[in-house]
Amino acid sequence: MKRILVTGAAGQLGSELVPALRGRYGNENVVAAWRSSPLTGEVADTGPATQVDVTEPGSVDRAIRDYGIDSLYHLGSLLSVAAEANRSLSHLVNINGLLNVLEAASGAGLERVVIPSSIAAFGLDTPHDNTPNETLQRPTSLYGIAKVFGELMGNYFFERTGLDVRGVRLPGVVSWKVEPGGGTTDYAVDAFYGAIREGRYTCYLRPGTYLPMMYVPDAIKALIEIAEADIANLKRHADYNVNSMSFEPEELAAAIRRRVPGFAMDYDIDPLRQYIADSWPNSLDDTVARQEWGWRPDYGLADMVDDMYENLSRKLAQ
Ligand code: AKB
Repeated sequence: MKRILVTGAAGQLGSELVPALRGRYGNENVVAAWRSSPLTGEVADTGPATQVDVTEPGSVDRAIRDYGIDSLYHLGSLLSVAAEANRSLSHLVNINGLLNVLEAASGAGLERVVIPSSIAAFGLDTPHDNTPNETLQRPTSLYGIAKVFGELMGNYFFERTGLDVRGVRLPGVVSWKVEPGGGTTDYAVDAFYGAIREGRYTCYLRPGTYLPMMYVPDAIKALIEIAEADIANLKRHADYNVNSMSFEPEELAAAIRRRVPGFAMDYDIDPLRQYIADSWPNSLDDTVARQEWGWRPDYGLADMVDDMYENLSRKLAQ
């Protein structure tokens, strides 16, 4: 991996993955790709950036050719709620876009492609506690259906074309640099903004809604470690469970209260987001990732809350 293209570089994950990759591979060697609005801030200032529209066949090929790319992280996607709000755009981006990326990568003979999957790849029929890596997957959200498509296409391209496609099933990601948008798990980030700005937050998920969650440094670590893992140790391709913590809204509120005494969480349930959350696991069994490539998260709930609180307070005070 010497010249890396990252799609979705402006997003919640991309804005943290690009600087981490630039730190490892050199600023000039990590190309940040944006789709609709040019990048700003750290990602724009520290290295090359280009427009790539994954829904347009040829756009990814051009970027690969122009920048001499040998590896690619494909992060550009519409998250669960955004996908339900616009089914045809979600199909274009999450299904056609993914296929365009794989075809371009395979056609150009790239060394490696990393495509994150998600807890959304599971469904109501999946065992919800300690969900195994290998289990029944019958997602009911469009986003989840696209994630299963991505996992299966990763296997297909590996077997049929030799393209080395890798990926992890990420939990909901908690981060402070860029606000997430269009996801079901976003409440866990929004709650910090509410706590710091107003000392209160109205949650759109019911108390008791457990979901697997991960602090962003662990998500970035998982994406880099799976990309760099020795292929001789990998028995799977694009579908490794990675777990770090699970909580429900009341537990998050209690943990935030340690830093914001008096923080109040009340509830106004959004039926769509509750329906999606109810179909996702409570926690993941990530034994396979631990055994095959040494996965181990660094953050639990208390450490995550402390770090989020410090960083977000500093950012909002500027
Ligand atoms: C979402 O909520 O849609 C995402 C995810 C769990 O993949 N954060």
